[in-house]
Amino acid sequence: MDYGDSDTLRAGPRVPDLLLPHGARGVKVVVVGGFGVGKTTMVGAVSEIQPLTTEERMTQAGVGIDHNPGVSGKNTTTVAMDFGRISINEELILYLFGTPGQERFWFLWNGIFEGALGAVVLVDTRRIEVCFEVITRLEDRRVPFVVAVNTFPEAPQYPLPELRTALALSDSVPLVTCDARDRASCRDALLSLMVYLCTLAAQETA
Ligand SMILES: Nc1nc2c(ncn2[C@@H]2O[C@H](COP(=O)(O)OP(=O)(O)OP(=O)(O)O)[C@@H](O)[C@H]2O)c(=O)[nH]1
Ligand SMILES: [Mg+2]
Repeated sequence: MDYGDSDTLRAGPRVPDLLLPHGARGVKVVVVGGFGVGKTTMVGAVSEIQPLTTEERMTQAGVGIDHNPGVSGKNTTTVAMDFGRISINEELILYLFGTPGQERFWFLWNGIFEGALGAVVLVDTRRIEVCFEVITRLEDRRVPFVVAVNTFPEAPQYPLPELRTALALSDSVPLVTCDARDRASCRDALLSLMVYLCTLAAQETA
């Protein structure tokens, strides 16, 4: 699909992008995680439509209010949400919602998670601790999730079993690695969530 170069198109998806093709099923999935772990990057990389972003410049006004240790060189932040779409096949379309990472915007999660079938928790191994609260909140909401470690080149790499222990994840929760800038890699992370959701559904009906 050609989106041209106009500002209107760059501003986000068009109405036809939101409609489900005949016979297809739409599933809402949330990409969540701490500040600067790559949520907006992931939604943008994997989306087949022009993604909606709500990035704002971070300024001196946030100093002393926002607590974002360990992230340097980042000039913008999500202030509401990201939105994109990916067709897994002709029958299954994922509507992707990225949450804002800064804690002062977390109150928006209530709306963003409404009707969501599952979530991908993105993790940066340089700041694992930021996702503890995220995972606790998902467990409280009973939202099924997979954890995807975003492999920033500068970040230390740990064996996945070690990370599973550090994150106190049960064996049943899928833990994968991904590169948030790479479409195929993000698609694989989303597919692992879909497979997990199918497994949970099968267990419920057994
Ligand atoms: N090297 C590398 N850089 C990445 C990767 N993912 C994201 N980035 C960069 O890391 C920065 C943060 O990415 P964002 O996608 O804005 O992170 P976010 O989680 O949406 O941030 P907030 O919405 O502010 O919480 C950006 O400068 C990205 O270009 C990655 O996998 N590798
Ligand atoms: Mg973002």
